[in-house]
Amino acid sequence: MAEPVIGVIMGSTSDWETMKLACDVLDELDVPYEKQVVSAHRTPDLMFEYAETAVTRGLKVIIAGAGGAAHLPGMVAAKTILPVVGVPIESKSLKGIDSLLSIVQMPGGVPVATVAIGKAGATNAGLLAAQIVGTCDTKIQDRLLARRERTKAAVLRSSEDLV
Ligand code: RP5
Repeated sequence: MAEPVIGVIMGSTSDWETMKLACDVLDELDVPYEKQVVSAHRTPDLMFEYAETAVTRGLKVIIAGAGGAAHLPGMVAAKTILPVVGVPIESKSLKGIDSLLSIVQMPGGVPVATVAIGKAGATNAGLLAAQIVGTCDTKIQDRLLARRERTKAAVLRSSEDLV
């Protein structure tokens, strides 16, 4: 197995249903990744250790999903110079607006690339991370292009369902 270049972390196992979509994309594109539950509030020391060791462990991008008071992506971004993609999990009470605002409103100087709330966001997080790694790997770029072609073909075929 190739060493992981993308770290997929999430605040809780309850986020997995969403974050799995990011991992599905990485599986499809054959981009090696690791996945782990790391909570900003319940395991803060682990969060710092994860972020501080990410570069030396060979990661190139971190995808971090969290819901509610979603501090994980921003705090990880504060402790690493790797690009961090934040996925706002769709919370039950506020439909993920809380997660989105928590993740997207970073102070100038510490960026988090925030994607859409929920499953579409998780899918795009996987694609964005692959695109970042793909800037230095033409094989990944080729697979991304092939995926775009498959998406286009599926949309063109879908017109046949309009009966
Ligand atoms: C956040 O709290 C997690 O990212 C999750 O979205 C939310 C709720 O966690 P659980 O109570 O379901 O474990 O830290």
